[in-house]
Amino acid sequence: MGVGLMAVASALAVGSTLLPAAAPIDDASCSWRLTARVLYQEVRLEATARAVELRNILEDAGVGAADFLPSSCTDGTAAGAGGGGSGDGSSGRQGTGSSGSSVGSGGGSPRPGSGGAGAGGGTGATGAGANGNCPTTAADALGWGTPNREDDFEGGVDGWGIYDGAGHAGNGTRSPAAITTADGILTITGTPDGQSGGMAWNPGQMYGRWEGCAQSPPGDPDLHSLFLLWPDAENWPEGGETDFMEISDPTRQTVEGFFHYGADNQQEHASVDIDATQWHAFAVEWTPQGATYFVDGEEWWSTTDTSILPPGPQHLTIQLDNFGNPQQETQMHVDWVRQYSLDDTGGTGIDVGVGVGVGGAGSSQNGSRAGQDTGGGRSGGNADDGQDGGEGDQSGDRSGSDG
Ligand SMILES: [Ca+2]
Repeated sequence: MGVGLMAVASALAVGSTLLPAAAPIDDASCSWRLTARVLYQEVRLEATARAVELRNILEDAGVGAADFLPSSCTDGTAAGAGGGGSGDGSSGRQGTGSSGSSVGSGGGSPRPGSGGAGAGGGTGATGAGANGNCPTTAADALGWGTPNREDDFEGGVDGWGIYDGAGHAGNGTRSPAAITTADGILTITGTPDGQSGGMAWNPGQMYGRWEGCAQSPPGDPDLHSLFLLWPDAENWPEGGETDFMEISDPTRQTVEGFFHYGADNQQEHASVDIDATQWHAFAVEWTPQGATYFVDGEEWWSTTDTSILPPGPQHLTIQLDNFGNPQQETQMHVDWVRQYSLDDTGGTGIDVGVGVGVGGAGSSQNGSRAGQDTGGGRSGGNADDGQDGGEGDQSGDRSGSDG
């Protein structure tokens, strides 16, 4: 703990030399400011002496000021947050195709049933390797159309805000050095000295779909491999948090999902048993009617309880989060990520009224896995805190067929 706090203080001391905000906001400054704001939110609700100390340090550094994180850091106009990553799906998909061929995923023909002639033609145009290491996607299965933004990591991490400062909840550090790309694969490495990494894909959008192709080798239980959506307004917890792939299981055989919501960080939780040491495509669809989590195009959790869904735009982040005291080097790998708007296609993956696996008053901080299907099938079981037995039938509807 002491080391982590020293690292935090050190990072903040470096960062605070960048204040006041009158100076031009450059890449490094944006990274530090973004990280400090995220950390501030992570410790806001904690009452421990350490959390209070962290909050005080951050507040002294001005983290609460309206102009602390200028819009240029999150709207793609700053050098570091902008870059070349946004937009232009067509050129991006060409690059994806070339990376896919090296993986040898073969097959690659347009997916049957993915929609009409438009979907088939589009898929064919991008070549056999368009989906790289994750040939089976929700986007293809559900006809999500063309991404409005994508990154295949063939060109580094331009377009991302790289966290640079204190680690998750003040544990160790989030460092740009933890993030590398090679041969079109993003790797985030966490180490026993507490270094981990994370990166944000601002700006986000209100509603939409996101999908990412990831692989997480067995690792330390204190290093969680994550795809999540985070509020653009940096107003967690009120702004919500949409974790559509969180892996804490050191064997990486269980993937968890959460919705965080409300001023006191209420949570809903579910999990799916899948070998995440292999490549899989993880996706979320968020509409005005609900939200659904997918893996390889198959739904594993869905809700139509819009009261638990974000009140404003959210953006994708990729994080290997330090939850305490990791003892072993741990990595996560990402081949590509894509973002879709809702209005690019008539298709929808929302299965309204069926299989709503969300329980009642979810207030668990720890998200036990009470609802997990130990039979090895894809479980939509809602874990929450295990009190919602009444929902069991519904989650069973989704998990029973492949038990
Ligand atoms: Ca790639």
